[in-house]
Amino acid sequence: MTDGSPVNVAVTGAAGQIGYALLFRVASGQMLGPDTPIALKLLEIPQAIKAAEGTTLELVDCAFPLLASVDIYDDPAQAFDGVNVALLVGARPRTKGMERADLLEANGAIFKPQGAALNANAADDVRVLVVGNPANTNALILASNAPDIPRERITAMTRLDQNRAVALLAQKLDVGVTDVADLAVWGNHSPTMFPDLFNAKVNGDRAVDRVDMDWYENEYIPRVGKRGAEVIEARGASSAASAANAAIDHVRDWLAGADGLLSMAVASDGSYGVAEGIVSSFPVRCADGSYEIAQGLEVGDFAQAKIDATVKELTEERDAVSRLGLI
Ligand code: NAX
Repeated sequence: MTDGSPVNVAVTGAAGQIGYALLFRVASGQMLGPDTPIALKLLEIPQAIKAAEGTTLELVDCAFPLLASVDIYDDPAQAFDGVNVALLVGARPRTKGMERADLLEANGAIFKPQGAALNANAADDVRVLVVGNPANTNALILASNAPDIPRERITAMTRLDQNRAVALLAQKLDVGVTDVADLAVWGNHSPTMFPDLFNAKVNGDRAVDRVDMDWYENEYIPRVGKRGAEVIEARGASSAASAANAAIDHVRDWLAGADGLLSMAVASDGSYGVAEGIVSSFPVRCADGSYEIAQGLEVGDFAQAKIDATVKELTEERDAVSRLGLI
């Protein structure tokens, strides 16, 4: 990706609120670094093309030196043609009265054809980040419909959960966020996720040794899990800038490498009893443009029970989309 020609970056849901917080940072070089020109390929539904055109006017008006081009599409095959990095943000939100199965089906109608379009059109080195919810299972649907894309290249976002967990722990202990290391979350991007303080460190100490277990289990874990709802309650809209920030972190660290444990939702290889094939968040290590699920971590009874609970939710989602013929 560094021969000087632009990297093709597709962003779906480009006219949405995360899109608005994301595109300018991608175009300014914060995701792929200061030496990588970018060709943006925006995908929207027809009704939102005009709004995407408006955002494009503003992108142009920033005169970003790295931004080689911006093109807007309502056809996934065109948007994903030659794409190297795909940020899949657009999804169908849950509306009033919608059952979980309806939500999965509605998103299957988006991620199944997008998987096929990526499979047929993306560049050989494509890397995919699914942000649109339910992100883990949308990534599973996408991967099942993109059989030629190596399975490890399709990931979903739990970095926002990690960043929330780091910030809330630092606040509690009155330390800086950079004093916290190796704090990863496991499982689903949902309130069942498990932020792991057993493997996390605060200035070199085990994080769990710095907190009270009652606070950990009954305040911290639920607060991290429901932070999105807390933001909606206060802001009247869901997390957008922090979600965009996490997407930048995820792709930047995946491609450039980073120290310590990080959270990425990836295809399970069966490690730690997580059902093989589901897309679950794990502590991973990133280096040289790839990642691996960290092995040999401490997982005691408390942690395993939390991991099992969030994984159960994911296997139920997998079974539901399987019944719907989406995978
Ligand atoms: P918005 O409703 O503001 O924007 C979504 C955009 O997607 C809209 O412009 C819509 O036209 C577009 N879209 C819908 N179907 C599409 C399709 N088939 N192809 C291309 N574009 C399509 O939502 P926003 O706040 O930007 O959130 C986007 C998604 O991120 C939601 O699913 C949301 O739940 C999810 N989130 C995921 C997070 C994570 O940590 N994984 C955190 C933040 C956020 O909640």
